[in-house]
Amino acid sequence: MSNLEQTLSIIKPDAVERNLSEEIKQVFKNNDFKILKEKKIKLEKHEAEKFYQVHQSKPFYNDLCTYLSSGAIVVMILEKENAVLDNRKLMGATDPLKAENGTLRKKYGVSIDKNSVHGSDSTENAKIEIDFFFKN
Ligand code: IDP
Ligand code: MG
Repeated sequence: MSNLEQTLSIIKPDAVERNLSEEIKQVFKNNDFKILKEKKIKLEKHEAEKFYQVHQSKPFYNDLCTYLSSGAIVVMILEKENAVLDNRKLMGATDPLKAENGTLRKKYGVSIDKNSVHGSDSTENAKIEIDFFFKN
């Protein structure tokens, strides 16, 4: 049965700053993701805090929001069958040291905080995150 989904992907500052955006977008395309919309932006700290509010009780929350707002990011709506789960698989584990071979975080991630990409973790959060960046 067909299950066409959309998910939100972010190329994080560490990857944008190393000029990896085009290469990472090509990996998505090679894995059958369609990039429906994309934009390169820089968040204010308070916007990063809103985006990551689910993590506000975590010890790394402040550093995480400082980091996400530290430089340009590329945000994209990706579409394919089972996009949410397939993007999480393509990204690999949160910690690049634990990410499987062939995943984006294994290949490009520098550390658990500078792990190069974000992807929605559920279809519900995908809708919320897509609206966060792309609702007019
Ligand atoms: P995810 O990005 O794989 O969904 P989450 O648990 O949602 O991982 O955490 C959001 C982001 O917070 C991660 O991508 C990572 O950059 C950062 N993060 C998660 N756990 C830690 C930690 O233990 N130390 C520092 N940063 C962390
Ligand atoms: Mg997450």
